[in-house]
Amino acid sequence: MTAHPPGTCRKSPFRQPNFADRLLPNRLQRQKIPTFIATTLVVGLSFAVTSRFSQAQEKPIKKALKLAFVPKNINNPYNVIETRGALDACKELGAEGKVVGPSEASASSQVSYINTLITQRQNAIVIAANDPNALVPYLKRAMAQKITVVTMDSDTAPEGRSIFINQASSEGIGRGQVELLAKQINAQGEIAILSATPNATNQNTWIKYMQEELKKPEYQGMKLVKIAYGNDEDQKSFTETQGLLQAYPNLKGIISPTTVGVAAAARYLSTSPYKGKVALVGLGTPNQMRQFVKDGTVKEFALWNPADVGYLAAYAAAQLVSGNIQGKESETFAAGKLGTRTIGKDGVVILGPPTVFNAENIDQFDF
Ligand code: RAM
Repeated sequence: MTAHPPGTCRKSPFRQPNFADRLLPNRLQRQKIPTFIATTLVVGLSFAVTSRFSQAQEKPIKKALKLAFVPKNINNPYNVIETRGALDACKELGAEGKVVGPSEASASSQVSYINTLITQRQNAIVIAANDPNALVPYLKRAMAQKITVVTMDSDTAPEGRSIFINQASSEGIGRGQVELLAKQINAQGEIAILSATPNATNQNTWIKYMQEELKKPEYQGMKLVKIAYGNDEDQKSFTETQGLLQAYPNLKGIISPTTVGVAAAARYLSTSPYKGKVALVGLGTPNQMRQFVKDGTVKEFALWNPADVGYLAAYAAAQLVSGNIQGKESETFAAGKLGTRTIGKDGVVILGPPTVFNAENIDQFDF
């Protein structure tokens, strides 16, 4: 995942060169610091970097850890890819990984899985939360029994977990969606959002930033008329799309920040008179969206690799259980093929900037 076209998630920290690359050479040139001072600085800096890195490597990952993954719901292709990445990491870690979860994306249906995993004495529960608050008491109960809790994809309130693996900067995702749509409709006309469930932490955070972005003067011609919820169910998302187009005949565009929603909306549009007339952007998997890009229903959409979200979450959980990190800001940990990662504010670890897919690049991706 390397293509990051302009306008998308420009603020992501992963696009900045690292501190040493960015500052040290220029400073040295400008101030003409004598070579020995420069050498001392460089040696000092690399020692600091090395010792930080080796700290992250200090204790080996504990063997035969029991790591359980609870996605929002199990029959969503996104969650299948995400948890496959998690299980791949478990293999590398020598851990016993398992995936359990409900068929509907609701917090109440995740509770019984959490309780069972506590009874089974799993070492860690890694969960994509269907609600920011409803699961917190159950997750706290797990943590009180020395079970590590990590959230991935969709967070709880910070007190419900040690670390949240966020797919990308939430602000970048939200604002980036408005930019994508504005480009296609010339920043004019009525628009709607087709979301997942009304309580989903991730979608609601992104929508908040979309609404912020829409306040900018350059978007004053765009009017958000409705936020609809397809509950991450294919058929409901399809019907909600139909409902939006009937209720708002002047609709110019839809943002669907859910892989289930955007695929269902594209399917509806593709055989309707609105194809090519109502723009659709969102967060989709390339494999689900390919045919709608090829048939001209969709021009551009975005996503990260869901497998990497699960993979990173598994490593974070194993490193927490092994005592190499506590979940505190600026701690670093080794995450296999994803390299060394740093914990940010409130225990959030960001995977990296999303990719924007379109007719030119979509065939380079297979997930
Ligand atoms: C859906 C889920 C998931 C979200 C993606 C973009 O599959 O709601 O939580 O991250 O869309």
